[in-house]
Amino acid sequence: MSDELFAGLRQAVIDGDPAAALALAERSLADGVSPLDAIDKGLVPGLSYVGEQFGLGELFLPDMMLAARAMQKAMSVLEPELARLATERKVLGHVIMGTVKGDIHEIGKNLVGMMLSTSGFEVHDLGVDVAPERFIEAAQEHGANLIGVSALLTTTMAGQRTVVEAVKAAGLAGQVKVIVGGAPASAAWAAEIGADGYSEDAMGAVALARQLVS
Ligand code: B1M
Repeated sequence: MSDELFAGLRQAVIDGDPAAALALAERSLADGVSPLDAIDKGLVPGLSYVGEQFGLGELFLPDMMLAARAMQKAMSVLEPELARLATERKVLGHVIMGTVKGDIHEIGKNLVGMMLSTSGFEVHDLGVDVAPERFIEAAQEHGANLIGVSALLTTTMAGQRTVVEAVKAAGLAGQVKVIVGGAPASAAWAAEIGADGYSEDAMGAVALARQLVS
C-alpha cells in the first residue's frame, strides 16, 4: 500500500503535477505513512530521476521547474507534520542556514533545516543566493553555534570555501562551526576548504550538528 503511494508521489514529481503530489501527500498522512518516508521514498527519487534525465538532455529546464513545484506542494503538508512529530524541544544550538551566492536550489537546504529544527536546533534560514557576509552577520546577530551552507552546482560550491574564509576573517573560527552539503560537496571537499564537517543528507546533518555542539 505504502509502495503504491511512494510510486505515485515519485510519478507526480516526474509529471510536474502539484495537484496529484498534494493529494498523495495528504493521503500518505491520512494512511499513517511517515512524512519522512514519503519524502525519501517518493518525492526525492522522483526529483532525482528528473535531474538525471535533465543531465542526459532528455528533459529540460521547465520540466525541472515543474518537478520542483510539485515537490514543494507536497512538502507544504509534509513539513508541518514533521514539525508536529518532533517530541522534545530543548534548544540544542542555533544554526544559520543558507544556499551559497549564485545558487537558487533550496529543496535540500529546506529539508536539512527542517530536520535540524525538528531535532531541537533553532534554525535561522537566510534562503538562497546568500552572500558570505550575510552568513557572518546572522551568526553574530543570533549567537550561532553553526553555519550550514548548501550548494548544488559545481560552479557555486566555491562559495562554501568563501564562507569558511569569512568565518575565519571575522574571528569566529572555532566558535562558529561550518558544515557543508549538497550534491557536489563531499567529505574530501569539506576537509580541503577547512569546513568543520560534511553530510550527504539531512539525517546525517542532524547527527553532525549534534556532535559539533556537544
Ligand atoms: Co538544478 N541542477 N539547475 N534546478 N537541479 C541540478 C543540481 C543538476 C545536478 C541537474 C543535472 O544537470 N543533472 C545540475 C547541476 C550540475 C552541476 O553543477 N554539476 C543543475 C543545473 C545545471 C541547474 C541550472 C544551471 C540549469 C540551467 O539554468 N541551465 C540552474 C541553476 C540555477 C541557479 O541555482 N543559479 C538550475 C535550476 C534549477 C531549478 C530552479 C529548476 C530547480 C530548483 C528549484 C528549487 O530548489 N526551488 C532545480 C532542480 C529541482 C534540480 C534537481 C533536479 C533537484 C535538486 C533537488 O532539489 N534535489 C538537481 C538534480 C539532482 O540533484 N539530482 C539539479 C532534492 C533534494 C532533497 O536533494 O538538494 O541534493 P539535494 O539535498 C540533499 C543533499 O544534497 C543534502 O541533504 C539533502 C537531503 O538529503 N544537502 C545537505 C543539501 N544541502 C545540504 C546542506 C548540509 C548538509 C546536507 O549542511 C549544511
